[in-house]
Amino acid sequence: MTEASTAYSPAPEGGWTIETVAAELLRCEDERIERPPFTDEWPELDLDTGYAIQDLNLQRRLERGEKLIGVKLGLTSRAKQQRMGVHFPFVAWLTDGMILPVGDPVPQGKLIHPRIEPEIVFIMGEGLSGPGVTAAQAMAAVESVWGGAEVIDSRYQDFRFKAGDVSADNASSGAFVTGPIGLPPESLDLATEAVLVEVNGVIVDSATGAAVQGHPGEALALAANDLARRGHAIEAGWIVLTGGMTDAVFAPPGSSTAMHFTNLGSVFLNGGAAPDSGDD
Ligand code: 0L1
Ligand code: MG
Repeated sequence: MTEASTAYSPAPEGGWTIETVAAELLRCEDERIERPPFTDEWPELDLDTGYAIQDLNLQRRLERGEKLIGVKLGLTSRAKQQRMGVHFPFVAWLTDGMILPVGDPVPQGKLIHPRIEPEIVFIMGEGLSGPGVTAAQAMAAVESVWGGAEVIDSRYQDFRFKAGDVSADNASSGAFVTGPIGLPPESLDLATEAVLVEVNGVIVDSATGAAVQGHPGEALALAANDLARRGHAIEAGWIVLTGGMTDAVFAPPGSSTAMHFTNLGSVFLNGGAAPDSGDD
């Protein structure tokens, strides 16, 4: 397998800025380069500075032809917060370039060190503008609920980062796939909707929707309110990934992962082939 490159850029003379971090992160993503977190050299890189970098790179993604299709939440569950050492949730962008068609393998040739996590996914029937959005208001704006899997990929070596690094890196965005069943939100109890995480035929983890901020509707409200602070609103038709319900599992070439939801069906992900094998 071709290892991801470590040919990362050193800090520019005068130190990192919003613009230079943004450019370096997109280059690392495009060229499969992993690097140390910027906070090693720029400790003042905080969540809001990370958001400014994230927004700049959203503009660059749109300029190169990607379409904004929604948002994803990061670190909404205790399992994720404990693993990553960042103890609050945050929001990042989804573009159509991140959609993984159902049945496609993990795109190893585009990713550095993919991991997979189960998610409750919303498709919005109406827009949502914060501040002050409650979970009940948020759920009333949802058209349908889906099970899903996010293939996360950090541009940082060993997924080592602080809040500013990971918000700048669009919350480790990589790809995502949704399951086979979309249900109206009123038809199921999302707090008790369970998922079993299966890797190579073995169940390795499980959770219910309550793992996500007590209820995924709370995560959706949090997204609307956090985006309002940044001058944005959730739009009708958007997809919202509410955050990993469990810790993410490794997704090496040749692996086989499935997320089995109680009512939302199963999502299967084939780990695909190594980038240099010619049949990726
Ligand atoms: O790399 C990470 O785990 C940060 C992104 C978190 C994504 C999530 O919690 O769904
Ligand atoms: Mg996620």
